[in-house]
Parts: sequence; structure tokens; C-alpha cells
Amino acid sequence: MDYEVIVIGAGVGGIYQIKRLVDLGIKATVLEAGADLGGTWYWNRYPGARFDSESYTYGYSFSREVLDEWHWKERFSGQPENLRYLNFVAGKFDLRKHMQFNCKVESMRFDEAANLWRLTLSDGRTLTCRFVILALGLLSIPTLPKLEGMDRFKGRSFHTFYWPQEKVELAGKKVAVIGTGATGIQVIGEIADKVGELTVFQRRPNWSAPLSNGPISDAEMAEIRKRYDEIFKTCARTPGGFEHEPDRRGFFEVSREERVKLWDSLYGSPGFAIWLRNFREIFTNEEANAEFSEYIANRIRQRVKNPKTAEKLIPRDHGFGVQRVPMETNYFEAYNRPNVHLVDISETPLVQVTEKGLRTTERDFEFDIIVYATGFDAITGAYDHIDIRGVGGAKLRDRWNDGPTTYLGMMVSGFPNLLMPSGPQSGSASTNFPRGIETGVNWCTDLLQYMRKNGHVRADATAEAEARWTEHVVQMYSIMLMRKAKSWFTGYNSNVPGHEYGRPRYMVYNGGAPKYVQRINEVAAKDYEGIRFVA
Ligand code: NA7
Repeated sequence: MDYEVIVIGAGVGGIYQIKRLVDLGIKATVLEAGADLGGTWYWNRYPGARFDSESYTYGYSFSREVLDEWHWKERFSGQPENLRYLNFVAGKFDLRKHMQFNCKVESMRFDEAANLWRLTLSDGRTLTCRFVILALGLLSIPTLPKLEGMDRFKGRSFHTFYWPQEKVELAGKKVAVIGTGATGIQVIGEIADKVGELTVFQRRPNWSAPLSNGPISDAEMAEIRKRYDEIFKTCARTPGGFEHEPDRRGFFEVSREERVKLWDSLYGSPGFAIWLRNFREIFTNEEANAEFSEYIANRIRQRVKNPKTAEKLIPRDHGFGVQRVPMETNYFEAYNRPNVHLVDISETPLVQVTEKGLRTTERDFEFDIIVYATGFDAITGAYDHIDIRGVGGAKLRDRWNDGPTTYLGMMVSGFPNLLMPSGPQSGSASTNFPRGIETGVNWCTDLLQYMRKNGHVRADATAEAEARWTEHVVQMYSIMLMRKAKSWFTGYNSNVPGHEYGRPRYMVYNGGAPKYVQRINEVAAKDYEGIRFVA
């Protein structure tokens, strides 16, 4: 056996996972398809890419030294700094030597007789290990529209995920951005005043509210350092894993005046406050959601000068917060600029990419650069990209054809010794990601230690336990308005066959971080109830 554990992915999850394994003296390595570590923060180099978690709640909590030494410079730190941070952590604990880059895993098979995994890499190597830990990321497989002529364009074009590492000259350029999700909204706000002309191709608008970023001074950082214990405690007790706690008053128990007072105080408050400090009924009650959505619509009307444009930027098909809320900086004001144009492609769809630009059903546009901010084959995409075969040669991709089913979001029955610290249906996906990652990595690492202690060589979730968990996940969706949304939380992606709207996939655990942690801890305390071990 080459390794006891192979971790796939050197992003936020993989870095922490290998740290835990190295500390325990377990023979392990990380295989990373990219040329370096960082995952999300290695790839997404587009202008405006930054956290929407407060930086100091996004960073790792496991090391006092890291907390003491690292100075977050902005409340919502940007990509270059985030990548520096992950390199700082990896450097500090000398983790790089346990990582192999440009290593793409093509397939992996479970050897039932030997109780180990055999991995085949794109460089032709085969590696064996007892356990595989998948730290693949939620949004690591970018997707493009299927437009005729995409390779014909003579200018530059790229998905935001693949924004080039070298500087892209934007001054004076005619730029198209397709897509107005969290990414599109960040890019548009950032580049509107840096390009010659910017044309935004919007299929559906998104609800969005001010990020309210700002610098963190030395004095503020010193205060934050003193508060770290308290900060992480708060994150652990809130549903979203942030410092934001919901307003626990009943929406309909307070007057309209009181509601508006709360919203006025939240709009422009940093980060997800507007979403997560709100009344809880926003997420579950149509009437409450509609009233709040109208409040935000009026904010948009106040900020966008052209009333027709303002109306186009207001979502009609879903309410505020039922999809992940993109946070913006000068996004709505961008449309007040004479060099920024909005094309509603729900009215005049894109039909073709031409040599010079884009063609809609109405007219031709010429561009120097086309930016595809068109999202990801989210959550399960990265798993589908590896040919994973468990007991009896069963394919994970087939098993998840109609959506994922898991045990605790971390195991799949019939795929022994395969762990997903932040897998589909885990608590990480719908919360402040690194908080969930640390929880998942710790749980998986504890399971490995338990197995070592007891001499187990194989762990497999039972089919019954998996069915129970998946049913629970589905049940959580049923109370949330988000179940109806056309978003990656419900597995929607118009560019991936089978992921059309109307075939809901239960991708994330919506019960909130505290409930999730309680559930997985209970399982561990009951000698990993629902998992069958072989010695
Ligand atoms: P999203 O949120 O999935 O947004 C993708 C955007 O691209 C969205 O506006 C889509 O419109 C649009 N899109 C996708 N395919 C097409 C085609 N074929 N034609 C036109 N427009 C299209 O991805 P993001 O990268 O913005 O955000 C992902 C997460 O990153 C985000 O939630 C944060 O957690 C960080 P649609 O709405 O489907 O009509």
C-alpha cells in the first residue's frame, strides 16, 4: 500500500485535512489537479473575487499561532490575499511537501479483497491507499453555455474561474459579461469603471445587497484577535456558521414599522447581515418573503437611475434569499454609467458567438473580451468527473444520477473507506464554508483514529443509515422556500444535461450548523452508528 490516506484536493479542506493527518503520523499525501495549492482561491482570479464571509470568520480556527500571526487587511478579503493566507498556513506547517500538484485522478476502484482503493492518475501512475478523503470543493467544475461558434471568436474569452494569471488589459476594451450570479455581480461592480464599454447579458436578475467592505486596521485586528474564541463560539451556534444571528422575533408579531426599522439598519450593514440577521420567516413564509423582497426592490429602484433598467434588475421569479445572496460593491450604480449596458437575454436570447462578438435574436455585438460568469456544475460535479467505483464495481456517478444520497454528507453506502469532509448533503455546503470544513475534517479524522484504535480496516455506511439521512435532508428542504429556486442549491444548471429546473436534487443540509454538528457527534458517540466496520 502506497499510503494510508490519499486526500484529493489542496484547497481549504485539503490543507486542513493533511495537517491533521501529518500531526497523527499517518502516511498520507494530497493529490491536486492544479499547479499549486489554494483551490477556489487558486483558480478564481477575476477582478472583484473576494469573500462574502467576514475574513476573520473564514480563516482557520485550529491554530492559535495562525490566528495570532495573520493580519486580515480587509473585512472581506480579496482573492490575492486569500491565496497568500493559504500559502502562509501551508508554509507555516510545512505541508507543501505532502502535496503533489498537476495530479489529476481519473479513476478509483475499491479492492474488496484487500480493502483498499486503487487510484489511476492522468500521468499514468497507479496509487493504492486504505482511505480516500475527497476535498474536491463545491464549485470547482465551471460550466459554459452551449452556444454555436464559441471557438470562432477572435478576441479573448474565458470563464471567470479561468481568468488568466497574467494581467488582462481592460482599459478601453469592449467587454461582455454573461451571467449575473455572485461572480458576475462581483466582476461587473469591479470593472465597470475600468473598461471602455461593458455589456452585461442577463438571463435572470439576482437579489443582491451591499457588501460594505472596508479595511481592518492594526488596532481593529488586535481587538479581533482578542475576540477570536468568542467569534468562533458565535459561529458555532448560528445556523449559517457566521457571526450573524437571526432576529428571533416573529415576523408577524412585530409591526410593519418595526420590520422596516430592522431592515433599514441591516441594509448596508456588512456582509450577510441583511440575509442572516433577518426574521427567520424570510426563508420559510411566502408572505414574509414577498414583503421583504419588495423592500429590497425599492432599494434597487432608488439606486438605479433609469427606471426601466431598475425593473430589469429586480427578480420576479424568486424572492430575496431563497438563492445564495450575491453581495455587491457599486453593482447597481454601475448601470448608471454611460459605458455600461444591460441586455435582457430572457427577451432576446443569445444565439451565437461570432468572430467579432455575440449575436442575440435582435442584433450583433462586437467585443474584445467575452467573460463567461456562468457558474458551476456545483457540489456533485467534481465527484462526477472522477470514475469512482465501489463495491461490486458500482459507479458513484450512476448512483447519484438523480441527485446525491449520502450518510451525514460524508459517506456513501457501498463505497467503503471513502470520506467526504464537506460532501453533498453535509453541513458545510450551506454554511460559512471553512467552519463546516473544520467540522467535517475533524469528524473524518476522529473516525480514522477510532478505526486504528479498534483495528478496523473497512468502514461502510449502511444503506438504511444513508436512506434515513437523505430523507432527513429532503425533509429540511421541504420547509424552506429555497426548494423552489432555480439555483445550485437545488441542483439546477441549464448547461449540464439532467440538471434542468424541475428535477430537484437535494444537495445541501439545510438544518443549520448547530443541528448538523449535534447529529454527527451523536453518531460518533454511539460508536459510529450506521457504519459497518470490518476488522
Ligand atoms: P451562479 O450563481 O450559478 O450564476 C451563474 C449565472 O450565469 C446566472 O446568472 C445564470 O443565469 C447565468 N447563466 C448560466 N448559464 C447561462 C447561459 N447558458 N446563458 C446565459 N446565462 C447563463 O454562479 P456564480 O459563479 O455567479 O456563483 C457561484 C457561487 O460562487 C456563489 O453562489 C458564491 O457562493 C460564490 P440564470 O440565473 O441561470 O438564469
